Amino acid sequence: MKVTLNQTVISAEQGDITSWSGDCIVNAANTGLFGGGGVDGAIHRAGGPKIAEECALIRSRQGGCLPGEAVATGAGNLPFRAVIHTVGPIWKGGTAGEADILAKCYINSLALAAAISARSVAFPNISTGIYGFPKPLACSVALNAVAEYVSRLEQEDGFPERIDFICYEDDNARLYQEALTNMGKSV
Ligand code: AR6
Repeated sequence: MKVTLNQTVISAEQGDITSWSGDCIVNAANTGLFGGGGVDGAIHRAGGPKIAEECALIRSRQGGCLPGEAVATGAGNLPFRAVIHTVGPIWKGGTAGEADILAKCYINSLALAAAISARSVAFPNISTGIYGFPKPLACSVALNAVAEYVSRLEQEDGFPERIDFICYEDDNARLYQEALTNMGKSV
């Protein structure tokens, strides 16, 4: 399912983000940039030790990455120009600003991708695994944040041509397909 907003094609598909083709992928990291399980583990395993070495440099320079913020490293053995590491919120019931922090993850990752002139970006479903964010709410926060970011871009900002949501789990893939179908009807 694809929707074109402004000049960017937004799509969702099921898959493993390490097998995606494009300029840069986003990782759902932790504040220490230590690697871990889930998509973070998959990216570090596939990318090799170079990514962890670059994360250690960022850690020594700025102590890591706060929730909602994003930092970039190279992609090690993976065929991408960069990996953007963002830290999603840990779900605490919804009253701790989790939705705003999650929206910032998407916006700051896109801003960083634009800063390195990436034409295509792939996102996993940040915070919906180990961090426990409810999937339907995470889907609407993610799509609204991305749609708002893209629709505010001016020609001279340069456009990401393609933003792909790579959903590892069936239920997330279904949520995104449905939400993009509805978004397509309203543009
Ligand atoms: N490709 C795409 N998505 C994936 C992949 C993959 N290869 N593997 C898992 N997912 P999670 P979080 C999905 O737990 O909730 C780590 O330990 C997964 O199904 O990876 O933000 C970090 O170091 C889910 O939908 O990230 C942090 O400590 C989504 O990716 C913590 O987990 C996010 O799940 C971050 O937790």
